[in-house]
Amino acid sequence: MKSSILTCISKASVIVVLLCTINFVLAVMYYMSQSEGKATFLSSPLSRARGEVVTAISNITLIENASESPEVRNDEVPTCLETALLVGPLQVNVSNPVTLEMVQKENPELQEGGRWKPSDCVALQKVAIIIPFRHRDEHLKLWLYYLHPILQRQQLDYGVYVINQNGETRFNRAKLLNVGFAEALKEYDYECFIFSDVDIIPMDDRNFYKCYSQPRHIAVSMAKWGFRLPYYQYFGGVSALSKEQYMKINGLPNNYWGWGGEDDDVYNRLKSKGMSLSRPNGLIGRCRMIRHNRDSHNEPNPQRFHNIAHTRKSMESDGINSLKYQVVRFEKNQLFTKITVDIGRP
Ligand SMILES: [Mn+2]
Repeated sequence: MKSSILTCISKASVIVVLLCTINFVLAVMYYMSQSEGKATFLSSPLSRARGEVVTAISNITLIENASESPEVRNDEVPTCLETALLVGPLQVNVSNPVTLEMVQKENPELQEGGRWKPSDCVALQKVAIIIPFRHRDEHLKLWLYYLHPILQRQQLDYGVYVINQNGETRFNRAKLLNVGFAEALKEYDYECFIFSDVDIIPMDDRNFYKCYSQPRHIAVSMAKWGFRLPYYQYFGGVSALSKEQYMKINGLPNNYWGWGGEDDDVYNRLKSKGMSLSRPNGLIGRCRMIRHNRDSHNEPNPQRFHNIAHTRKSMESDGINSLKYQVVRFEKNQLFTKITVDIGRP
C-alpha cells in the first residue's frame, strides 16, 4: 500500500516535470515567433521606402538594445513619435530683438544651410521651408530664432531656404516661392514644401509645419484678423503643399507682381483640381504677425482681380512649367540657405 502510494507520487512528479518542460519549450517557441513578427512590424513601409534607414546595426547593438528596452527589438531606426517633444502654446515676443549668434548658440545641431534632422528616429517628413525675401533681415532673425526650435521639436527632416529677390523691381512673392521649390529639390529629395512669409511666427508647436493629405493652411488665426480667417478661401501667410499637390496645380503663378492675389490664385488652382484645405483649429493655429510698414516696390497689384478671375485658363501655361530665373548668389550659413535671384520684371 505504502509503496504503491510512493510509485504514484513519483509517477505524478515525472508528469509534472514533463509538462513543465513542454510548457517551457512552447514558451520559447512562442517568444521567438513573436520577436520576429515585431521586427517586421516596426520596420514601417515609409522608412523602407525612403531607403536611408540604417540596417547594418551589429549583433552587439541588438543584444544591448534587447536587454535595455524589451519593446524595441528591431534592427532599424524607429519612426519618430509625432507629439513626443511638443510643449503646446508658446510665448512669442517679437519686440525683443535677437541676433544670429543667439540663434546659433541655441541650435547647436544645425547643419550648414539651415538643415537638421532627428538623430535617433526617422523624421516624420522631409520638409523644405521657402521664405520669399527682400530687405527684411530683422524679421528673418526673429523667424529663425523662434522657428528652428519648433521645427526640431516637430522632429522634421528640414531645410530653410530664403529666396531673395535681386534688384528693386516690383516684388513677386509667388514666383520667388516657385524658385525656392525648384532650388530646394536640386539639393535634397524633399516631399513637402512650406511657403512662409518671413514675418509670421506660430504661437503653438502643435501647428505642424508638414504636409497632409489635402493642402494645408497653417497661418489661420492672427490678431490682425481678430484671430479668425479674413475669408474662408484665405490661403495666405503660411501654407504647405506636398510635392504631388504642388505638381498637380503646376506650381504657383509667376505673373503676380506687387502685393496681393497670388494666394487666391493658388486657392483657385487647388479647387479646380478637386482639392480642399486642411487647417488646424483656431487655437492651435494662432500666429504672431510682426507689424511693419508697407515695403517699397510692393504696391498693391491692380491686375490681381483680373488674374484671379482667369486662373483656370492661365494655370496650365503659367507655373512651374514656365518658370524662368537666374541665380545671382547662392550662400549657405549654419542657419539658412540664401539664394538671391533675378526673376525679371513685369
Ligand atoms: Mn507682412
